[in-house]
Amino acid sequence: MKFLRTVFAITLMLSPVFAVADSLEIEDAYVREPIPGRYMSAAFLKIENESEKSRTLVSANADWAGLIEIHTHIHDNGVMRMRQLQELEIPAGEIVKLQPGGLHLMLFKLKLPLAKELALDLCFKNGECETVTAKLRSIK
Ligand SMILES: [Cu+2]
Repeated sequence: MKFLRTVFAITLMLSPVFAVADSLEIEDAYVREPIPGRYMSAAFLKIENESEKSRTLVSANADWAGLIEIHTHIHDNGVMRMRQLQELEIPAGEIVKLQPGGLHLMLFKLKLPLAKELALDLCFKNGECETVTAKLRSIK
């Protein structure tokens, strides 16, 4: 009985930590298959923040890409340009979509050929990182 009570107490102590880690849902992560001969591409995904606290994506890393940057598209005198963001806020209760024509993870120095499923680490300002599996998807 004493053992059970101890376990319960530890669970209670740990649960807020798990709640924070579980509050982000990352869905539909995919990497666009690079054009043959090119070593850069983009990754897309949806991040849903189910918590009451804003979260901020600060970096992404993968062993199959030499460099990953957070990018957005801006309209500049009728021309679409990409711009690097140092961080990307995921407001509480909202879904941020990284999708073609908008926000994306820019992938540089790809180590080709890429596997069909790619582990991608997303790191947040609070020091937490989450690993998601991104599927390699052809452009067609
Ligand atoms: Cu870009």
